[in-house]
Amino acid sequence: MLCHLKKTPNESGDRWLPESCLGGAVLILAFLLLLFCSSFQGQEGREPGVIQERVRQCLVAADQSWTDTGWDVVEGQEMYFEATGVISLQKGNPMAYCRPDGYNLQTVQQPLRDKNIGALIGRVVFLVSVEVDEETGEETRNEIIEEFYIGEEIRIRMPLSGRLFLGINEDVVGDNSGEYKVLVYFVSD
Ligand SMILES: [Ca+2]
Repeated sequence: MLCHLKKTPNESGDRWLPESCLGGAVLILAFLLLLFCSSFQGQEGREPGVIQERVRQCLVAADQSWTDTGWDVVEGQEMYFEATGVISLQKGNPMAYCRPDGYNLQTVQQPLRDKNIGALIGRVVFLVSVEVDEETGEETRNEIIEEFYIGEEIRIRMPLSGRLFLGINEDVVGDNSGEYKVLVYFVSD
């Protein structure tokens, strides 16, 4: 423990007394308590209602259109998303890097055209039916899909019941690299 040793001239010889040790200990304890409280507030205070026990971490690869979270959500359920990371929208291009809020550009080659290219987005897929062609055996999935913007952080109600996917707001993902790390929380009502 850090103590402030003070030399006392009235004492005989060279005695060094830890006069402020107790005060230092109290200060350090107070600091640790403050640190603990602020980190607790950082989890509970910033986003009230977020259920810490129901959190899932997903890695969203930039070179895949959609990543299955393995999570089925219910329409109207409020969710909280928090994303970090840097991806490249074109390997080898030193200008093509972006964070989860995307690159400051909108193109026609992206699912959400009014949002930045490369931004983190989500979709919920509700499977209505699967039809199998009797001759070819080929499956056709009839699905209802709702897509929504996430970016670096958002609190949003699910637009549909179904499987939750996360992805990159870009159509041409084959030349991308990197990944976003996303924390997904349920929010209590
Ligand atoms: Ca690309």
